[in-house]
Amino acid sequence: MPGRKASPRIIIHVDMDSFYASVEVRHYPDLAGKPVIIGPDPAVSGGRGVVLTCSYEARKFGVRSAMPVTRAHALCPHAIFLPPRHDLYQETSERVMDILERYADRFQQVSIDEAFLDVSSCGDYAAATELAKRIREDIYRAERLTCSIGIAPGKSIAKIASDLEKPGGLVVITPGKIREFLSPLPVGKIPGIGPKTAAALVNLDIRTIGDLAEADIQDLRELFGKSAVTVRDIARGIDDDEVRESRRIQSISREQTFSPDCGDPEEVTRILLELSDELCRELESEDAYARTITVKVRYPDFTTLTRAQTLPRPTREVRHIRRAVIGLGLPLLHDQKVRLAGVRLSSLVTRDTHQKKIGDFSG
Ligand code: TTP
Ligand code: MG
Repeated sequence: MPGRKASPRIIIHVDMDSFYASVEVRHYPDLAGKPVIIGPDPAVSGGRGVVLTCSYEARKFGVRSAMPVTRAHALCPHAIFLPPRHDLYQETSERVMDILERYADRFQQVSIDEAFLDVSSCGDYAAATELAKRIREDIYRAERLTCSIGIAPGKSIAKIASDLEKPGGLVVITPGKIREFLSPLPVGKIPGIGPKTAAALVNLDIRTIGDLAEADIQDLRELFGKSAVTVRDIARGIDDDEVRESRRIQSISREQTFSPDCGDPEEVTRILLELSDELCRELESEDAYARTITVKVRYPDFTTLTRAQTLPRPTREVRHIRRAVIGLGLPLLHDQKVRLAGVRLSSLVTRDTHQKKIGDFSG
């Protein structure tokens, strides 16, 4: 708007603490305070597989994500290994994201357990800090899970901030404090700069983000190619990347209300199959696959029943989904009239389901 003074952006980054492990501990309260590792138990799997994540108690022993489970076992022999339950984490993530989305002017989910919220309309950083505390309490009250939050004028700084005091951290970087905050941190704190890139930077005598901010752009081009300017800008605290409205599709559904109520099970089945076929087409257009299929039937008195099935593998094949829908739907149809019938596909898997980084700068 002409003549209006641009107010600083306020971006919140939320990242759940040891997400999969925390969800498991919530379900098995006896595990609270113990080293818990999500991954195949080396005693059972013959040692194959890697750690997906682990509780903070296990991290004290040096256990980390992506480490072979055998190494994790050697570091922490009394750790409890649990196989992952992806559906449970996915459902929990959906509920957490529902909460987060409500607080944002603009909302961008970036992985199963993290999201950016543009909350510039808060007006100032004190109000945004209060908002962040409410978000944290809301998530805890609803899910008994903790998260860490970073608040800053840009996405990359907010993400660095949220990671700094995990678990349960809340780190606020106001616009005037950016350089002071970033300069002393090691370069590896920048999302996308992994250990290899950090080692290559040491050869250029660049260790801290402050060093990187002052680095010669030609030197950086050799390492980062076209991203060199972006990387150096981030180190200088310059990051205008917008919070892009996006919510990873978690589930898709279709339903149909019958008017009048339908007393013909064959007709209801025909509609359920039509809805399934539409959903399969939608999966194709999203390049996604579904693992969980849910059929919902509502009767004239508004009683609603759902039946769900999780397949061994994600699919988008019409015949697999149709077969599941018939198996689930038929027992719900007896002699009763039906007011509404619906199908939902969830536990969706897309090609880019793997965690996205803000920008992957490393080679
Ligand atoms: P992260 O947020 O990276 O890790 P985290 O939530 O477990 O721990 P932190 O407190 O440090 O944030 O990833 C979220 C989930 O994604 C994690 O719980 C498990 C899964 N994941 C993998 O399956 N493989 C991996 O290599 C990583 C890093 C995560
Ligand atoms: Mg996390």
